[in-house]
Amino acid sequence: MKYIPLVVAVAAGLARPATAHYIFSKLVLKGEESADWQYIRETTRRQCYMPTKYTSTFDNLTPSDSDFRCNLGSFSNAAKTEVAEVAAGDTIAMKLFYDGTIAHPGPGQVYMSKAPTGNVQEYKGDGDWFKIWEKTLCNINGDLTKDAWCAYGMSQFEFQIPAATPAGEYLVRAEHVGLHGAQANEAEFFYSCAQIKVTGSGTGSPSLTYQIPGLYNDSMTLFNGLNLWTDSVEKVQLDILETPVGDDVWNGAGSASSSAASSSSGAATVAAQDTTQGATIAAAHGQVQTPISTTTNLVSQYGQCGGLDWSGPTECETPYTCVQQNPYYHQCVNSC
Ligand SMILES: [Cu+2]
Repeated sequence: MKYIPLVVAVAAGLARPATAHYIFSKLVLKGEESADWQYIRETTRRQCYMPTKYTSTFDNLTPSDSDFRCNLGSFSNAAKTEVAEVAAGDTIAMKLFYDGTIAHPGPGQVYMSKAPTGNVQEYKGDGDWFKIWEKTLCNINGDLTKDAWCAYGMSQFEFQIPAATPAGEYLVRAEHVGLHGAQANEAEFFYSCAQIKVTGSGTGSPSLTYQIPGLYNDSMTLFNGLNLWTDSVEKVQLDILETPVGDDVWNGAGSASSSAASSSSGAATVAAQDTTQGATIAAAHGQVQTPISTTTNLVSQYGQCGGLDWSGPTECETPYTCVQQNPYYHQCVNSC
């Protein structure tokens, strides 16, 4: 879609959706931004930036599905997605759709997987993945529900393709996980995959690899059980270490620590859409646990535009429209 500048001065009574949810859609090469979905496989979801979750799902997609690799339906767009040439050792970035910024607390990471046939446009991502970039807690004295996390407020992930990466075509998967609903098994995963061709003469070999799905499951406390409003920083750090998020990144030296998580959690249950669930989702978006003093704050963070007991704005900024997500939470959304 075309770039539309966001209105900076928010008219009173209009909800701003810009920071509610997000997806990586642009590749930044030598400081230059690509078009949306030029090098990143576009998902077929109706609302491309909605999260993937274990429960209270959108489009029934969960982290246990094979489409957790590069997002729902994105393989059907692989052939028309271009492949960006990148020299091993170069720094590139994956940037969010529609000038979004990350407005949820949680870790960000980048994984790569080599196309075995040499052609990434026909690669489903069912091979080995290795991690090249990781950002968890940067500010342990900060607010765990917000700026304690390095990725909070970022509009892109900037990372180096390790100089030892062997030449070939790869999927590069950027992911952010919102942990604000983890106390109710409602961690939110935001991710997509770029297609790149690495050049150079690298001969490295990552020793720690993962399968997707399989690298995460909802018996990991980080995603199911952690509570950012009540847990200590030390507890959160331990929970991180029990998942691949806590593993070292591969920097090309052929070294990595810890063991790969490889068990899959199996099929997730899709809960019935009832008011209990609605309350849980509302809670996951901070409307219960977070002591937010002003309506304005709620709006700018979550794009809420309605729901039971909602007294804030009920209209959204163009081109977004207000859609009921559950009885408690209506959100400004836009088709992608
Ligand atoms: Cu969310």
